[in-house]
Amino acid sequence: MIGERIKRREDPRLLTGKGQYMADLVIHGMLHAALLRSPHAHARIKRIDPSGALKVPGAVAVFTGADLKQHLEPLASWYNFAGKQAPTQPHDYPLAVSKVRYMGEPVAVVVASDRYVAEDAMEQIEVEYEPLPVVVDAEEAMKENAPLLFEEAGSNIYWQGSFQYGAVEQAFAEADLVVKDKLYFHRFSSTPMEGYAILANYQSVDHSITIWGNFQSPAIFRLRIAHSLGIPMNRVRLITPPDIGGGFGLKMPLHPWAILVAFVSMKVMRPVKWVEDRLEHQAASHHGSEQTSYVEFAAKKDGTILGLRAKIIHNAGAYVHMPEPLGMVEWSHIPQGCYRFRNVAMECYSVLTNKCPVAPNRGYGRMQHQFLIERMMDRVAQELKMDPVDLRLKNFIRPEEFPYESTNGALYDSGQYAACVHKAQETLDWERWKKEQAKAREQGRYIGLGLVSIMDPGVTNMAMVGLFDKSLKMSTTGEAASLTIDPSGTITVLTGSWGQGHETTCAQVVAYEFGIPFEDVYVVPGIDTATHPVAGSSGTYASRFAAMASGALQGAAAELKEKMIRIAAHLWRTDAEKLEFSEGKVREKGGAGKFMPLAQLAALATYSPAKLPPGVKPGMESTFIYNYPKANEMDDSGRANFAATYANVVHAVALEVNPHTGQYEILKYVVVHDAGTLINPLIADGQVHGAVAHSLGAAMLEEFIYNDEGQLLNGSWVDYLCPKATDIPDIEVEHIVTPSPFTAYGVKGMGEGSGPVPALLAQALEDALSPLKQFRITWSRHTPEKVLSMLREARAG
Ligand code: MCN
Repeated sequence: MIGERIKRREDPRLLTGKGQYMADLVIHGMLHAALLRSPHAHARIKRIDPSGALKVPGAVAVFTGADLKQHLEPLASWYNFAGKQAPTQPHDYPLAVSKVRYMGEPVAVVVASDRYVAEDAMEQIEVEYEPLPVVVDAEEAMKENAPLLFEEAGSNIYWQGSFQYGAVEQAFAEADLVVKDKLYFHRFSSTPMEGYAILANYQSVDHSITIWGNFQSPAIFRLRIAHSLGIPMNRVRLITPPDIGGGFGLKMPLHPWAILVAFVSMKVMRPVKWVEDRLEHQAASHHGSEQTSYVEFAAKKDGTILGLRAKIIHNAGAYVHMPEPLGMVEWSHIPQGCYRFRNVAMECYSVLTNKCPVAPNRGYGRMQHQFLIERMMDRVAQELKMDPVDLRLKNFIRPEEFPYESTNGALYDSGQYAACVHKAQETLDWERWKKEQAKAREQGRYIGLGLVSIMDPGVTNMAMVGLFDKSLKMSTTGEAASLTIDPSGTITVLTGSWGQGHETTCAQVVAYEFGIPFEDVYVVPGIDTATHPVAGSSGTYASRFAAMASGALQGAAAELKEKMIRIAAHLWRTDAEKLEFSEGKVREKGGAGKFMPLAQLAALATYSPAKLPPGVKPGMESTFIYNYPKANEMDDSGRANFAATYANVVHAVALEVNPHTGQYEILKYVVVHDAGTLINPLIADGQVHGAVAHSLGAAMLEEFIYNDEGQLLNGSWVDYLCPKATDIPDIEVEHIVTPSPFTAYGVKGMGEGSGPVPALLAQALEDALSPLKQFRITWSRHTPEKVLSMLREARAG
């Protein structure tokens, strides 16, 4: 079962229109909400008059920021939750209070009999704004005279921190070569089929609330939602429906709108639903992180990299929603990428600006760091006139060095980086393309080759929060699962299931453990905090689910198998050591003799507890919380194993630039992925395809463009370009399997291997245009306009 290319169980319902999304949920007496949003990026709210809205037939109530401030606690952050104030902690509510700080920020919520009425009523609300100076650029926002988003804080720098590992000064002093660059990683987002959506139903009789939402991590934020609403945590029930319409990280954070809709339901004492529309999603949900970096790499003449020094400035947008500002310390998973150097200094700034807040977005924070490292590797290769692939091979951590403790304590579990590179070159047919390139150049055509190698770390060790506050001592990576064997012998699995194939892969693991048919295992779709077991960090994000859930499933299965063996030993008056569990039954070791199938044992434990041995509890159910065995707390020097698994991914490309238009065509695209043991290689291939499409979209097309007044200029799909199927080339995927020595079955996480595409295309474009000029591409989105301007610059030169 483990390693089988089984088709996803989820697909038939999705492909036949039977998926159950948030918009499909209806409950009796439900009202609908619409949000009035600010047209200004920064303005004082001088007056709000909602009276007109309430005159619209069907409108039920209107609430503003002032109402929220009166009744709710501000949104939790890592800081105020630990009972402290952050350096510049904004008091943040789901609706703007007295000021708006980004275009699209909600200022009022209307509830009405249906969404159309709610939208009509919304238009009758009068708001008087006094526009304020705007700052959209993070470096401008750091300056002393910059407009302040939170005047009381006295600065727009939400958080800053410096980290040093190894002997950085010495490395730079001993270097033959120091290369420096300013790099810019642009702002884009993901495009789930369904945006964020919430349905809240408050019950005054017992002061409890049920909130349905397409949450990626209900377990983490339940505590924070309860805190804001002032409802005890055990009376806050969060339910994620079977199909969330894609999450890609964006549905992971503490979304203020869940608290807002819950608050409204409490006030109107009716169920209330709000579904984010596409324009709201684009402008004002959350965006991926935008980063400017000043980087230096130190190297020896022979290409040995000695160290990295970087100042990174993270444009956080107008508010910091948990898990932010984690995005800017995500480099801690992979401080030096795939390479062996041990001297790393990072100076980090999380800066507030009048843009949409940022949040996790597939490759959260790591994509930016991968871009930084891979671009600088290319820069060193250029300076030393070395082949960029050879430079990488020279600096890789070697297979015999694993497990490899990085300079900051990140414990890389296993890998064969050079083997992945060779496989990628072989699959791309590198040598043939080199010849093609030479021939093309003679004809005035520009073919470029690129190859980059990155880490795709899986699982966040929450120890990371220690990087922005040492007193926050966490070490959870946990995932939970519960298994019930019923008297008919089928097994029910309760764990999270969010649409990355979890219903299929969890069933594979359980079928494997018990040696029963895959069809006999049912994984309940979705997650409900009232019925499902959860751990401190449960959820689907940071490519964590497979590695952690398989540990929880294996643990729960082991407990049940041991219980069945004890019961059989008791009934047969024999030693448990003489028995084993195999192929769905307890039997005498060696396979001969007596056996008892799991259905019979489950029936016995359910209906005949008097037959059980002393100390064995009735029923055949087990819940197991698995925490990664190597997840430690951060020490005082800022070291910890900040992730759990460290997959390796190599992307290689051949492309051709059209010298007249600046457009480029991808001629061949190859990915070699090493995620350890694969539970389902078919799903793993799909994850790679998805990750590449996501990242190619970002590297070629997608970017949120703001003007100086903080107006988002491309908030619709007419001008914010998402790739279509026809924009994505064929992607050839190969796997190398280097199991993790530390996880169940050797599985590593793998859902985010998209990181390298911006760096990959930059390298290939530089290579293509190298006969004209040796370019240094320092930006992450490569549009035809930019390529054309490079061509013009080269010709003018
Ligand atoms: N898998 C496997 N063998 C492995 C590793 C993974 O068969 N060695 C399978 C898993 O069982 C799972 C899938 O591949 O079905 C992804 O596994 P994993 O790496 O554990 O990642 P998660 O399940 O935690 O998914 C999160 C990851 C992330 S972080 C983003 S962002 C992303 C992604 O998955 N969002 C997605 N892929 C997505 N795919 C879909 N369809 N929708 C999203 O929102």
